[in-house]
Amino acid sequence: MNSSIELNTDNNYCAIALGSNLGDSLKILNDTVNTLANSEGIEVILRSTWHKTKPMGPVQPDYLNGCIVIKTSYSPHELLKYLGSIELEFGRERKERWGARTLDLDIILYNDLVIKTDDLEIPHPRMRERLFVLMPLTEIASQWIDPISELRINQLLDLCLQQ
Ligand code: A4P
Ligand code: MG
Repeated sequence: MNSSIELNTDNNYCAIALGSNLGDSLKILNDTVNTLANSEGIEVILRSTWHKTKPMGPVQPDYLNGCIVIKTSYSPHELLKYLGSIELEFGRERKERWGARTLDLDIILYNDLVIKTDDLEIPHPRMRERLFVLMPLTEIASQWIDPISELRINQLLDLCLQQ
């Protein structure tokens, strides 16, 4: 996709994964979706149910995970910055990688873009091995094609379930 098109249209579709395992996770996640829905330049068009999941990484409480699809006029980097500010608003502290957190917002897919920079990689590099992303994402975007593997999200879920 041409990057000038990407920056000049309101019709960019982006899948975002949400996760929380500290504090009142249900309230944090619902409030986050409302905050995004009320943000200029963002329209929340689909949301999954919340899934209780076992932590991957260090020993820590169970997570609540889910996904949304938004339509946005933000570029990928603008969106990353904005999502970071929302994480901070909800009390996110970065201590250890993969550690417990009040809120984690990851960009999973953005149109059919492939981006690899120091601070942003899209599609999210670990999405294909993560049931806590693929299960909720399949509820709302099962036919979205991962531009790296060229498989649909529901096919990635089937593969992940076979592991
Ligand atoms: N970054 C690069 N690409 C992206 C992207 N597509 N979306 C950079 C968002 N951020 C991206 O992330 C570190 C840096 O990744 C950011 O500064 C951004 O520039 P972070 O949120 O600060 O740290 P992190 O989340 O601890 O690291 P990381 O590697 O993103 O971890 P993951 O992969 O997000 O895993 N278990 C369950 N059950 N559920 C979970 O949600 N989450 C994690 C975190 C571990 N275990 C989990 C869960
Ligand atoms: Mg993250």
